[in-house]
Amino acid sequence: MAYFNPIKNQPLGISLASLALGFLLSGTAIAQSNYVAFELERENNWERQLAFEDLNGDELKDIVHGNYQSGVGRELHVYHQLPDGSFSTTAQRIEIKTEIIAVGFADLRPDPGSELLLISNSGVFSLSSALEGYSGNIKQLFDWELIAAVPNLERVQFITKVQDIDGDGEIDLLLPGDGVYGLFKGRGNETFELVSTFSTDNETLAAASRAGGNSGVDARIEINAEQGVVIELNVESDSSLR
Ligand SMILES: [Ca+2]
Ligand SMILES: [Ca+2]
Ligand SMILES: [Ca+2]
Repeated sequence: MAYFNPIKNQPLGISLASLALGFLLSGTAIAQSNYVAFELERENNWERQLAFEDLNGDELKDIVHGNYQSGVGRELHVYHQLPDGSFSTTAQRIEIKTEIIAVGFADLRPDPGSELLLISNSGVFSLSSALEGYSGNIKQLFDWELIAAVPNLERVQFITKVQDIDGDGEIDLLLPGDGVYGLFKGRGNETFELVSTFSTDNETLAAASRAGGNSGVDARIEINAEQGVVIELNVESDSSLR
């Protein structure tokens, strides 16, 4: 089964069934429509481990999915989008080391495209997909004792809502820790500053969640086996977080 992309260069076409990987890209489709169909088939269901990010900086979103193979471990497989709206037939493979609990995407380095945001139980790291391997590539951004200590060794958990909370052009991170949430404000050049913490007890969280309240922050965070680290944030425009 293929899904057709009505807007060229905006990837939507994925389906799954076998190990075969191929295109459903016909000259007829190109001549008559402005969409391109791309079919990526896998033996197992995709579950939710799928993301669309521009990792090579050509402003075309690429397909990223988590993969597990016995003896190899967890990897990200990246299919780069091509100028005609189709995707590379061979995946770029990026190892996800066992310490990593969750993976996000953010434009952290001046190199083109988004970098990987790797979250372990003790810190947050950046990694460029343009460089091979971790050596000379991975950079620790800051220490943080994450509430989730045991990564799922067969699944890559994606963080899908990495946001620039205060709109200053730098992404910010709200992470659950041991008894608190930490709000890290992006300062540029891969630097982050812990600007506030929120207690995870119900009383304080309720106060932090009041729209228009003192904090101006409405936060929902959870980590579970199904969705990984889930962070939803809304900040009032006049928030003191600016
Ligand atoms: Ca791209
Ligand atoms: Ca970048
Ligand atoms: Ca920001």
